[in-house]
Amino acid sequence: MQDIEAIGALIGHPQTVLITTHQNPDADAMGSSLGLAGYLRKKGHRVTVVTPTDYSQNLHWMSGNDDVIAFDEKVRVSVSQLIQEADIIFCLDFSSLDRIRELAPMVRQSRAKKVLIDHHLEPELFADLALWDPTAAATTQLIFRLIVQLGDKALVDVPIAECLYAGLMTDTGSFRHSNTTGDVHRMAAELLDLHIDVSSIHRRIFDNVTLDKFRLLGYVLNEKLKVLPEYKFAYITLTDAELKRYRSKTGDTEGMVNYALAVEGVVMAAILIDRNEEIRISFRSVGDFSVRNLASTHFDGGGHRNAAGGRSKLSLAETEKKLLSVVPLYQQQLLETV
Ligand SMILES: [Mn+2]
Repeated sequence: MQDIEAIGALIGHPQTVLITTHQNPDADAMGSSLGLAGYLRKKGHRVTVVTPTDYSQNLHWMSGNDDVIAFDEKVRVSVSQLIQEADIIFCLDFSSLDRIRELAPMVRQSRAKKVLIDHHLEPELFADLALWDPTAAATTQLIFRLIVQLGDKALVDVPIAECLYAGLMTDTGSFRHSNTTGDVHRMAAELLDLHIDVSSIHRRIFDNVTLDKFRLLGYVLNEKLKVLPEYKFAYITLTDAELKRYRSKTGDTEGMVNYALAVEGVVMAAILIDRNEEIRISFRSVGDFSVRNLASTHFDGGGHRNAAGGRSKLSLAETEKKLLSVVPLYQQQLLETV
């Protein structure tokens, strides 16, 4: 689905636009939201970015961040009004409405034209128009494609380019995951030609870690990381009490699963986190082993082949037990993965 021309027609004259993205937004979610917002503002639109939850401090440097509204109960009335008044709602970096939590019913009921821009598999068909491409490495890649194909590349300035680069850099694992294509590097090159400071962007995102987050990571690596060599599998569980003990904030557990995957010989990793109303699970894998398949079959989830998410209404201990009963079903595949 690449409704670029129709999206171009829709934004052909100034409108009231609302942009939203998934809960606990990451750098691609915020980079695509604020990059698109910057572009649309230059085109004369009235733009508001609303996130379903707050997000990590290391993303607050992005241009336009100060005007972002992070949903909580205190702003329910004003957010609901903004959604009702919008002519267009852009839904970025997610493809099923349950990922925007409390915003979902409001967006569903809104009279606005809904435009989905995303690279996750299996989109829910709630939008009127879509720029959906699961082969894209990042949603910011699709935002850049949209802007370029609409002939507006000249509107991409340094603040917009920084937002787009941030999403591209993080969703490719700093240009090392298997989604790093020639197109990804060509886009990075075009952004670099605008004289963005890539070293500074990298530092702002990755070398900006709170001491609490590092202490939590130290505890997890010491006490919570379990490795099952017979399945080439490693995993971490985190209780609510542990998160509180380390004053964990939104985004503090982001990327933690990658440490489990980095253990010698491991080809699949998971982190199970008690988020009160449910257990959220992040899966990572290497090579041909599909964690998306495992997550969608057993944990009501989805995502990409090598990065997927799932959930469970069981307790943390019961979820762990279930996972440990599921993993052996994949033993042969896991052992064949290198
Ligand atoms: Mn993304």
